[in-house]
Amino acid sequence: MAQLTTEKWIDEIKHKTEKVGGISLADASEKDLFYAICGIVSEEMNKNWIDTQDLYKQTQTKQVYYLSMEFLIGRLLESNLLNTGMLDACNEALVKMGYDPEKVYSIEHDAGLGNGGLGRLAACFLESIASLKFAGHGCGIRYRYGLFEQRIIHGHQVELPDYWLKEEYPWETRKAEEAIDIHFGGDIHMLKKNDGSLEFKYENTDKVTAVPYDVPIAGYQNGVVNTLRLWSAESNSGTTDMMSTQNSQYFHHLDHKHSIEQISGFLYPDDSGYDGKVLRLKQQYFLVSSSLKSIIRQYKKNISRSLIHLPEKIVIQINDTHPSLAVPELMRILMDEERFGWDDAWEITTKTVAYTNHTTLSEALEKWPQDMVKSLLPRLHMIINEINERFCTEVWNNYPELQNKVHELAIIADDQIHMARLAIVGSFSVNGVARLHTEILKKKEMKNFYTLFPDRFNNKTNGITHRRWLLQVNPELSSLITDVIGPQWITRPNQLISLLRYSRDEPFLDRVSEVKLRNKAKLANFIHEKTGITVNEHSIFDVQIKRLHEYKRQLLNIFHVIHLYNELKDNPNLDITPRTFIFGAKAAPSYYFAKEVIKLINRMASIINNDASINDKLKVVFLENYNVSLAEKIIPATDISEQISTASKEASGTGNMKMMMNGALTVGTLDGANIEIRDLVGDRNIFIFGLTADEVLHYYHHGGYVARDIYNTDERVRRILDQLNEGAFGSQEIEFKDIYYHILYHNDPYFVLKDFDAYIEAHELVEQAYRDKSTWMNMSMTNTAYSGKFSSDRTIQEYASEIWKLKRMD
Ligand code: DL6
Repeated sequence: MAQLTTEKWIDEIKHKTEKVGGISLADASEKDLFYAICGIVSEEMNKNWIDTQDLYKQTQTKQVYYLSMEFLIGRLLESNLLNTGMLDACNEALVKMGYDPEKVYSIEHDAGLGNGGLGRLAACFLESIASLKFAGHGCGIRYRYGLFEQRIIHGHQVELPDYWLKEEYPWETRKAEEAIDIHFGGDIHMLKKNDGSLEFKYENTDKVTAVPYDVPIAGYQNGVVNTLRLWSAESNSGTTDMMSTQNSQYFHHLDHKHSIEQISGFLYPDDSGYDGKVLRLKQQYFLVSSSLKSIIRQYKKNISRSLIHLPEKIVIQINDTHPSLAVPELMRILMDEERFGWDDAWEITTKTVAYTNHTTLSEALEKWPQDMVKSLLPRLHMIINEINERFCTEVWNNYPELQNKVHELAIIADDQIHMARLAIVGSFSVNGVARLHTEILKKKEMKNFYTLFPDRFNNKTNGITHRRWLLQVNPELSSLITDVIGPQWITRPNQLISLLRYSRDEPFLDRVSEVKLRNKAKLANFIHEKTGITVNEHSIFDVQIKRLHEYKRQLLNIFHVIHLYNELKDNPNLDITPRTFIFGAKAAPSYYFAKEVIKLINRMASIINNDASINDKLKVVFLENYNVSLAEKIIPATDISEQISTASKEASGTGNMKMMMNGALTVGTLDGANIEIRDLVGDRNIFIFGLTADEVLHYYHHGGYVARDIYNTDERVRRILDQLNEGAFGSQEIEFKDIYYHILYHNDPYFVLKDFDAYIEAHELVEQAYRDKSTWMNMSMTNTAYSGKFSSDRTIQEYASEIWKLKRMD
């Protein structure tokens, strides 16, 4: 891409603010500058966007479409500047003009398009797909409101609406001319034609217009710009046309319009009631139908061959089961709109769709009540029924050993439609997201399906884009790395392994350690600004940032903090390295226990941080509204990465990868991708503790664990639980009793007590290791060196060669 000099940048910014924004540069605010710079970068990307699309059209190359309910892309300005090769010059120009680039970039609101690991993975994948020159695009929903904005008020989580689209979003282009009609409900009439074939006519459907908004996804300095297409639900009858009609009709029209717009209104609307569930199902169909129709329209425009060849040109990767209606919807389009018979349509569908599973938690495996699907999507319901009938018959006839398992395999069972089963049956590939996770799918959760389709199952261990999570967020460490091993690691992350040569080079490690200290000082300032808490940058920054869930065990972490606090109260002269425990986590609004844990963390923060007798040896910080931008501030400053899920529960984790890449050491269980991190860095460079997945699963299936035994025998545990029960930390006596009861009366379902001792021991080893700076820095550099394997470039190469069969556009 064309390189602008610093001077040219200043001219361009001036031009944009004055000529386009109508504001003189002298009067321009940071926001004006932000929009001006976005305009410049967009112009630069647009040229390549058009060329990339032309290239795909001319070469008729195979393309992947990644269908996902979430794309957690965070802010885009800085990463777009980086990938278009303009970041350094733009930074210099802003500094020269007297602005702090970070302040200008932080005008951008994080896009409210995702909630956790699954959504961030999708965002990393898009970046790697473009950077590796693969033809691949994202399809999602343009929610007007994100999950929620979290505030902590008196220690409680309070949810505010996240209206992230309040201000103009500079990266999107509305493509009204490419809108698509989506139909819900209605009556289906079956007509028998003269040739004996059936035709399905739809009447009285509710029509919704899906309008695409395209966001460019730039590859790293390679001219490729792919597309993230976000669909917005609109009603196509104008409100003004209705003004002249009767009042009641007008209000009915407004209601209808509102209910249509709700489809792209919120990410994960509350689904505790029936209406909320219907809305979620509508969202899923809306995403799937608009994406598939637009993909097929594009295919027909560019490729003059029958759709029977669709799988040679298109692959549809569904991100978890949320888009698994892609299977029946593609069948519907092929049969009812394109006039294929069942067998051909099935052949095309099952060679085009591939499915990624992201969880083994049974409560997270989606099911829809049959009646709901039948009334909202009557034709899809018929198709799902037929898929189910044919599949069950096949199992019954051809797999006698599975005859007694048909109920567990059936897509429709107990009046519920099991979406993971639908996705497996309708896909040519089913992948898990880390080695252990895939093995659990094959051997346990999806064992019967694995018996049926052994070749379909495969593993693709997750990854993160190292360009964002190292190069962009930690520029000082990145430039030290480039100093010693050259810049090739930016496009070939495996080359980070060359850092091993410097893992005992004291002068180099000293420089790395100074960078970490500066990153920590910067985070300390931010913490002070946001919370008023003063933290010592020389303390160990011990970080747990992720969604709040019992299986992720933030409770174990805070029990450790309480234990240290108790120890210091007993012995104020205890010689411990000062620690700062940093948390960031959102709890689902209706998840009571998770909110109790947030409250406990915040209560301990206020008790410990204000207890003079602790002498600043411990600090606890809960940073509210955890999101991508906050992660970008915390990760470069992390010493200890807490990855402490109950083994077998965390499918992969990706925060673990981001932190190791930035030199943090992991305290973790043998769960998800932690195992693969351990295999690479070796036991001496990671702090592994606790039950293994096999042990956990054994307890679940055979019993034998009694939490109360630990309460009775481990004084430290008893003391903490009694403190919770007796109101030692509560403003009222009853305040944290529920945690006590939950652990003791529900037999500690996530093994917090069982792993407590091993966890404390792991932290004692952390303490010892930290005291020896050169050992610590050697461990830290070893982690960064091995982190190249966890770049999403590696993951995407594997998807492209083993599932998608895509070739790079070189
Ligand atoms: O694969 C991305 C990410 C994993 O790293 C996490 O371990 C996993 O919990 C998360 N899964 C989900 C799925 N939830 N549901 N359903 O978010 O995926």
